[in-house]
Amino acid sequence: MSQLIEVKIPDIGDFKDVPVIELAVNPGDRVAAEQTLLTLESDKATLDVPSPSAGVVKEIKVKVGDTVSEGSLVVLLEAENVATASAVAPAPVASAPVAAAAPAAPAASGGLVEVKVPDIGDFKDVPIIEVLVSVGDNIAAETAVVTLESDKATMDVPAPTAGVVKELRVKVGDRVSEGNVILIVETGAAALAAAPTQTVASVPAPAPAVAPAPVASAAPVPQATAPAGKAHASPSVRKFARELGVDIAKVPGTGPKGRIQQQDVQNFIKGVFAQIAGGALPGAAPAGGVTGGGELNLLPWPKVDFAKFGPVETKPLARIKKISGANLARNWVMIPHVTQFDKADITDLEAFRKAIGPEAEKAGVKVTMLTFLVKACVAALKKFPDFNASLDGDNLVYKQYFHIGFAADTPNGLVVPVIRDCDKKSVYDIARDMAELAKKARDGKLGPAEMSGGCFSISSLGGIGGTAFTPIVNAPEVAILGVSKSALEPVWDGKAFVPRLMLPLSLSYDHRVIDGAAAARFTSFLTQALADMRRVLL
Ligand code: CAO
Repeated sequence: MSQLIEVKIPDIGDFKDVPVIELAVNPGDRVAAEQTLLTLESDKATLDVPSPSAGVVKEIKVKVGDTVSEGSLVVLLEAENVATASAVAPAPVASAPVAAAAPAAPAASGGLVEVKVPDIGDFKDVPIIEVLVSVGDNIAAETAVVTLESDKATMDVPAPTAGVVKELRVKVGDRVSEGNVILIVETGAAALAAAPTQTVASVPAPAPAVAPAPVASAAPVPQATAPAGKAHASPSVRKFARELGVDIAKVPGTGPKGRIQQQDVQNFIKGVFAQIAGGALPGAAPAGGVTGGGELNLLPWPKVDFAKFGPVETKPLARIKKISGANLARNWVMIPHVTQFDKADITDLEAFRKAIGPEAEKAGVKVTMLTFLVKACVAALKKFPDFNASLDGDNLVYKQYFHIGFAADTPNGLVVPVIRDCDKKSVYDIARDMAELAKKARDGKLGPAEMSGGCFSISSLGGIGGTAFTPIVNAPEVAILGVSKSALEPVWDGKAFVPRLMLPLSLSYDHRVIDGAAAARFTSFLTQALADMRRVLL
């Protein structure tokens, strides 16, 4: 059921006649519940006005520069799935300096919840580089409250629950470890009543100690160079930039008082793409795009009102998908990929795997083909060190350790846990590590340390099906091995066709670092190693 509702400025405390500094939507846009519609800025506070419901923007009643107060009509929204007839006044989401902004509703029957640093793996004494909420802020569950940055990863700590921030126990520059209290949130009826309305399916509420999602999906993002000071941007723009892996400190702001707007972040990205196409970025792919460099001249993303063609349901993308999507898109655009296909005869290896099954079971592990693949890849990486390297400007960094990542399918999306020191581990050790990490991944309990430091990744779809695919290189690694389902095939042995169990391999590689001949040698070596694992001992 859709219904036209009036979106009005909510209670914004003592503020009156506050200028609209940014419109984040246009008429005709489809918006999700809580998506920012417009931003207000007084001399003391910045406020995003979110949409109270999913729907389509019918009319915008204000323009940049207009001033508004509580109750001003700003947008007409054709809302979907509205339960009541009354228009819902939106509450401001987290706002930048809010010293004098809307006072939090007192929590009549609310409880105080300590928000602590969750399990962050091996990291200790990690500096806080950003505090994203202020006392009095009304926050939704999963709102990022602080950003931590170690030398390996940048991570947001999300609030485990909706409520009002009562007390901040940390500041930028403080160092924290697992269990340290960051802030106190007041939850409960009154606090929740003031929280933003949710009318679409929301992300499942996390358990109290939510592992922070690293900004990188699979490996730490080589970023977070932002100085400790806050960039002048609204929370939604900061979030937008973070999701795209953009260091907001580098984005020039064109809004009033140099404020960074969503359009500025988009323009920044377009500029980076244009430089890549022109070959101007160090380590970037050379020019050669369809336009001959300069600009990619991409068409705008098609905007379709899907509801015109039949019933639809809109759900927010899972957090992991948003983060990994931004990383995959960057890797796909920036890395010239080539995929080399090959097949390994694993008849004998599979017989061996089955033979050791009972013994492995006694040892409490299950050895799958993937375990042997990890061992075979380590041998191949030792023989071809270019595959165990990363680009750093004009240099190649050769790693002398062998940490192998494996793509794991989880209900919330793809993650890549890393098994450390695979060269020093037995097949059973690797099988044990893999089972533990895969379980943690599925339970959403992987820490950033368990997803960082990989040298090479394996993406196995062999347990599911398929004959070949083209995996995306997991930067800053330079190659990834895709594995498909093994099948019995007739193979000519010189005298007759014999049935052999063949395993399809798809090696995608960064062609800036690896030549086609090297890739063919790598997969040939792998197929020989898998055909006779004694080769990995050589
Ligand atoms: N060919 C045929 N059968 C295979 C196989 C292959 N290449 N690989 C695994 N299998 C079999 C296993 O032997 C097992 O069968 P049994 O139970 O009869 O022994 C079954 O398939 C299931 O294996 P598994 O998935 O439990 O174990 P795994 O070690 O192969 O994989 C893991 C572990 C975590 C990688 C996997 O569960 C997973 O998440 N795969 C998806 C990865 C993914 O999404 N990649 C895509 C990334 S690109 O978008």
